[in-house]
Amino acid sequence: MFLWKALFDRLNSCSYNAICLPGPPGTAQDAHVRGITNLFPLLSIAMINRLRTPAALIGTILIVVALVGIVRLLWGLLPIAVPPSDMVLVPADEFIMGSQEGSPDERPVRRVYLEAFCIDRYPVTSARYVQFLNAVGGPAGQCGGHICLDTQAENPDSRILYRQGRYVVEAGYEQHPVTNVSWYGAQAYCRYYDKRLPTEAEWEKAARGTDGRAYPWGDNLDPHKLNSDCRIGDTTPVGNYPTGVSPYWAYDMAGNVWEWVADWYRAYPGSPYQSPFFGEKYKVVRGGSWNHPGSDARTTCRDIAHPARRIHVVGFRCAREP
Ligand SMILES: [Ca+2]
Repeated sequence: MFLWKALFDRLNSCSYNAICLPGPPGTAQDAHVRGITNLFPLLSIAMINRLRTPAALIGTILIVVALVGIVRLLWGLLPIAVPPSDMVLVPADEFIMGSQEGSPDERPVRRVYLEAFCIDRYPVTSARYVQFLNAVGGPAGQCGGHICLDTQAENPDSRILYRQGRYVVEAGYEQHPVTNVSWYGAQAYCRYYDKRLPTEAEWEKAARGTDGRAYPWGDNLDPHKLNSDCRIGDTTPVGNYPTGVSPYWAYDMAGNVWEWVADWYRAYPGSPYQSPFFGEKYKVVRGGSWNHPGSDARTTCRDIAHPARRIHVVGFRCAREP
């Protein structure tokens, strides 16, 4: 109000309280006040009770609507990618991929540029996977001719049961990461929600950021920041280790469950290292698990599994373009 009064006083020689009402029709005061009101309709918001002119009211509404439209248009033009609430955004940038200290298959260390992408904030939970299974009518035929997932009937380690024609989660495990899911089952889930599995490079960047750190939080293993080494003896609900979050706010990248990524297990570019497991035979899993040593949870560590296997320490998360 003080700002408007100051503005008004600068534009009008008359006093705000005393004579800023329109004078009799046709007089100089009437023309002066109405002229200012029409020229600066926003001012009339403060004065609407005094002026009571339909023209000022309509003008003010039109101006406000126009301003809101302009702001919304400009906001839409801003180059800001906003990920869905269950995903985090990893901006386009170079990052350091690989490790000199790890296994030979983690070398050479090199800089890799990736376009921006979104990745799930948490591993996919059993509750979410059950929603998918019930939506698509079960594992049969939904995962490229492969079994999507073992229920507890096929594998006692699974936390998913089939009861009375529906898939349900064993009580208490709803928010734990889904396990015993094949790579095909992981891929089918991501596709169903218009997502995809992250590439190996995307997974590593989401876990370590751009500074080449060994763990999502830094270079030193800290048992308080991940579920590993069988300290608990089971999976934990996703997000259970908030201090272990990655630089992009992705949780559980280290430990809890290994995570399927899109890539086949291959030698890195420029690596002289050879392995009989390289090629289109095995898919890469990343991040270690509750049942593996903390050193396996390093952001650069690569393990492998046949894509059709359903394993009690392997889950996944999805990615997509922003
Ligand atoms: Ca993990």
